Amino acid sequence: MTSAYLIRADFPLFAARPELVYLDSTATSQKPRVVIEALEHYYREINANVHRGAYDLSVQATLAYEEARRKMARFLGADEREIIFVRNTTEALNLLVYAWGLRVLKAGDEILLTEMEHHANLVPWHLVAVHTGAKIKAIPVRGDGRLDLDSLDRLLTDRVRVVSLTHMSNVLGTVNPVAQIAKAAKEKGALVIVDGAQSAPHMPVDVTGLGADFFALSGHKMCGPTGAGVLWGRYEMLEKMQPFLGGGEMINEVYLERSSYAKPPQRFEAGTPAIAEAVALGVAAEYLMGIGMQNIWQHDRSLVDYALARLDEELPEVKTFGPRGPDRGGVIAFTLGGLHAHDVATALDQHGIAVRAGHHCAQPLHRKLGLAATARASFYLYTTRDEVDRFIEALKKVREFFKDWL
Ligand code: 7TS
Repeated sequence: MTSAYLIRADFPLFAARPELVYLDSTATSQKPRVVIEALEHYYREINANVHRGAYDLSVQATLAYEEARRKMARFLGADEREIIFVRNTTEALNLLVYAWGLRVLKAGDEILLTEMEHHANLVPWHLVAVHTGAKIKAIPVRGDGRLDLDSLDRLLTDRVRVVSLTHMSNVLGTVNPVAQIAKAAKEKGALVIVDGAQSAPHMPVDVTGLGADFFALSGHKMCGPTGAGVLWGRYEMLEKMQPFLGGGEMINEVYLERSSYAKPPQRFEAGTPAIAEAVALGVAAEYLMGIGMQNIWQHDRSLVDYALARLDEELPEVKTFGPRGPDRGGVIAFTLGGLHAHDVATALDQHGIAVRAGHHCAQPLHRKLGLAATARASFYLYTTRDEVDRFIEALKKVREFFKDWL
């Protein structure tokens, strides 16, 4: 890959804050200049509403928006008719819950999740469970941070109608064997939904190869702006689904007391979309593809292996979580002795190191780990080895500062 030291030059925030070591890309990524400029260019030269204008400017806006859809299709190895623009992963998963789960599931049906899910892939299913009487089950997480696949035979009963799981954990960094789980789920006739919020930004994703029915991502975690994400769905599934939101843009014909709906993807894009953000997300996807998703994955992998080896060797008081091996992305949740994660993160911030602390919207997983909170460092294409070194040296200073409380 082009060196992370060179890639950093594409990101204006790093020039504005030369002292900052940003290790929270799992929460949101920084934005390259091309994305920032795409937003400005859109508003300066193209801005109009889409899909409705007879005039040239609106046609240009529509072309830019639909071009972004094609870019996202290329990014995911999908057909452009299968790309629905949403705000983020949370909205994508809620769309599925409202458009499919609440309508189709019944008492006695089962929803299979995992213990490592983000709240975005838990709470929407709780709504379904409360309203329909469907039951939620979860694939357990083993001590090494991987899913307990031995339990799959027992858990994947004929009653399981949907398996919804994260592709990569935002706490453990675990990359789940989605294709294998999807195959087993499909044999039972269950729908498969993949939360790709953490995988899509960091590794090559080919949605058709995954064998899933739906895949959700957030643009802001993959160098795009906030407010634009994607739900990919197999076309024959989308075609069968009722809309989530009703309104303009998603209809075929409207009478006073009834309406018929447009075909997907428009059926699921009611109202004026986040046009500039979608256009800029397309630019972000192109930027990442230009660097190469496999290169980004290898870069993350080498940093996480390096950081874990140094932590093991030099900071025995630091406990890390998640698997060791090729199925581990660039996320390190950790504790330092018995210190509270917020104290660790605040102390690291004094040294210019930005890490997140808390349950990272994965309370059930933290409960399983026996912790209320962890601190978390995460890496991306612009993270350098020097920054990992600075993180580790700062952690040593924090250890020294708190030595009487460890
Ligand atoms: N799923 C996973 C696996 C995530 O990591 C996140 C966000 C979401 C869903 C929700 O994404 P959103 O864009 O809809 O908010 N994860 C984090 C995080 O780890 N720290 O801040 C946000």
